[in-house]
Amino acid sequence: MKEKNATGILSAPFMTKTIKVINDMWLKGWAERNGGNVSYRLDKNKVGEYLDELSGVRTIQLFNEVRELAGEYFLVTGSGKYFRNVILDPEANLGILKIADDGKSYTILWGLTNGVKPTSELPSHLLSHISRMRATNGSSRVIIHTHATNLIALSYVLELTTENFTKWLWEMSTECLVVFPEGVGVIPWMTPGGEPIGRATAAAIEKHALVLWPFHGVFGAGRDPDEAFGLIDTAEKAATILVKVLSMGGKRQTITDSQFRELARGF
Ligand code: 2HA
Ligand code: ZN
Repeated sequence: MKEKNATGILSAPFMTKTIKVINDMWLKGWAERNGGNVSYRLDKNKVGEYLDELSGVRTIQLFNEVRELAGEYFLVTGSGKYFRNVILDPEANLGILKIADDGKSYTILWGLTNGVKPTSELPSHLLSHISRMRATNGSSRVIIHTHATNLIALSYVLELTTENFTKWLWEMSTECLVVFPEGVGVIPWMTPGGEPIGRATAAAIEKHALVLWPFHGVFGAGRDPDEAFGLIDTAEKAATILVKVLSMGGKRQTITDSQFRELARGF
């Protein structure tokens, strides 16, 4: 048995890093009202240090079986909760759940007080975790959904294909090709919250760590909160530049295809 961790789960690095990234999204202006949601597949050994603070009382059926996630612990944002309040009261706005061994239900072990449920986008999060675990040999742990302003704005203007959206963003900043070499996956507009958009997102995120939900927001994946946030932040920065460029009458010069090939060789 692991020894009791003296400082408590609120000071656990997985907790403080998640809270910081959630607050950063609020400060970025991406998280109006209850916009956005986060899930972090926790390292079992690290959660193990806080077992005395985890006690299961509520068990809830899942939308479908997720056998690939059986026994996994997730730190998640609460349904209807505002990112800007997470810093004030993590226990009311976040929760830790554990997926049952048969993959059919989960138990809430910490937080989500007052009967609050996990994020309404849980299907998209859990199915995306399965995809990213496959794509990264298990190293991917964090999925972020957020309403990144300029990426949403561009979805009204750019042709909605993975190839087109990716190329425009790559051109807006030299680092983009390096940060998201596999591009931005674009899925069609779909009703949020359900399993169908979850399946579409999971299929796209298996190939692209960043996925655009047109007229809504983005999903980004990473090995920790910083990496998932950094990916979205980089794409959103490029989107911000593109909105300015288009507002100034459009590009007059850009990174050329041969420069892209040189960059790709360098990395
Ligand atoms: O929970 O962002 O997509 C608020 C959302 C739903
Ligand atoms: Zn949303």
